Amino acid sequence: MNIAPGTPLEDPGRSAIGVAAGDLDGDGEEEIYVLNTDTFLGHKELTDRLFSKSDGSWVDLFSLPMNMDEANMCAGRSVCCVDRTGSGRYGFFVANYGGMMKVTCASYTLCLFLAFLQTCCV
Ligand SMILES: [Ca+2]
Repeated sequence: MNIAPGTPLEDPGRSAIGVAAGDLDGDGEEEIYVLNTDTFLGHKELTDRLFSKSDGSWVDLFSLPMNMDEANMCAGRSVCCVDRTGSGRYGFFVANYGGMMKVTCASYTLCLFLAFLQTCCV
């Protein structure tokens, strides 16, 4: 079911299996993480999306050159927004299948967790 027809969040070329929202950068506006899938496990071809509202328009932060290396390229199963340290700073945690779990932080720096099923994605 497409619930975003005609909006900037519509993404007809990708298949979403999860979504989470949270204020990643503390500006009072929630960012939206869309977990996309194109394979059952391991490396995938299309990235997830991380939408942020900027000047009234949605921007996919993972499509920006400075963040492209941070995009999740592994088959995910779920995503949530979490304050890992209790400091009020949130990140998005992605549970992957066939690769490491990942956290996208406010600095958009990818943090790798020790918990993983297999290593096929970096
Ligand atoms: Ca924000």
